[in-house]
Amino acid sequence: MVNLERITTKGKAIFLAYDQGLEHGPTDFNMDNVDPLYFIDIAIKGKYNGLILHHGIAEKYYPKKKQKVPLIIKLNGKTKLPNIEPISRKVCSVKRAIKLGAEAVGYTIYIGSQFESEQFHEFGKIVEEAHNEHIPVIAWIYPRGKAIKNDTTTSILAYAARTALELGADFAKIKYNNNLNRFKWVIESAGRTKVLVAGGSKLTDKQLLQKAYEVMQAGATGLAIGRNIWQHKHPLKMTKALKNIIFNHKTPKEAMKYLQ
Ligand code: FBP
Repeated sequence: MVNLERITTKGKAIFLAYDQGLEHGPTDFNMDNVDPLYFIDIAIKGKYNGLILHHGIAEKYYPKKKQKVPLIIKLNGKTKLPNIEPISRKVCSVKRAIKLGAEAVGYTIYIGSQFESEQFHEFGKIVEEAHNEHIPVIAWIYPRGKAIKNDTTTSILAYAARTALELGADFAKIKYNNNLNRFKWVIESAGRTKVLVAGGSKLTDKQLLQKAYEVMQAGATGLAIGRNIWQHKHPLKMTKALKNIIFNHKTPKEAMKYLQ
């Protein structure tokens, strides 16, 4: 059995992601949040269900003895520099992730890319290895490439969610289609794979709380969020507001008071 309890609270979760330095480059950072310790401090003080890092940062900044919040290692990654169909290959093994203290692993799959089958193949092995060690697997499952005209239609997101279920992911990290009712279909399509929604680029407080509320109402398990927290002026206040929506069923209006 895969152990989901270490990284969930009563079946819900909020994860903090910090793999953008590789995926986007330091352009997302300022003089504070460019330091991985700034991010780790938010994750610990905010009592996240997990923090997401690549192995290089985990090894240098978040050794086992400092792991107060479960470590989730992102096993593949790419920069945005090559002008090719999207593909992201493994840069860390399940074995090394576990050695670094990981309690879950993540992997991005670009469905629709010319290279999706290579990623499916690699992902299948990761699921096998991780599940043999009872470690959950999170699939960042993003429709992308020349064949994808719009990556947030309900049908393409449902296809992504279903693909995550078919391929053995415990969680599917996907984008939101901005439609609560239609998002229910996306979540139904994921079956027993739990759905996490990505934060995306910086939103206003009101927009972010509304998004969190809608995805939770639609049946999501939670958020795996990055920039909207560590680029926020008050990351811990925003964390508290979001946690009240995810775990305590608060409305955006009620949650807004944690930001004052
Ligand atoms: P954000 O909340 O900052 O969007 O982070 C979520 C995330 O999935 C990261 O884990 C990842 O680095 C990034 O988004 C991928 O972004 P893109 O959509 O540009 O590939």
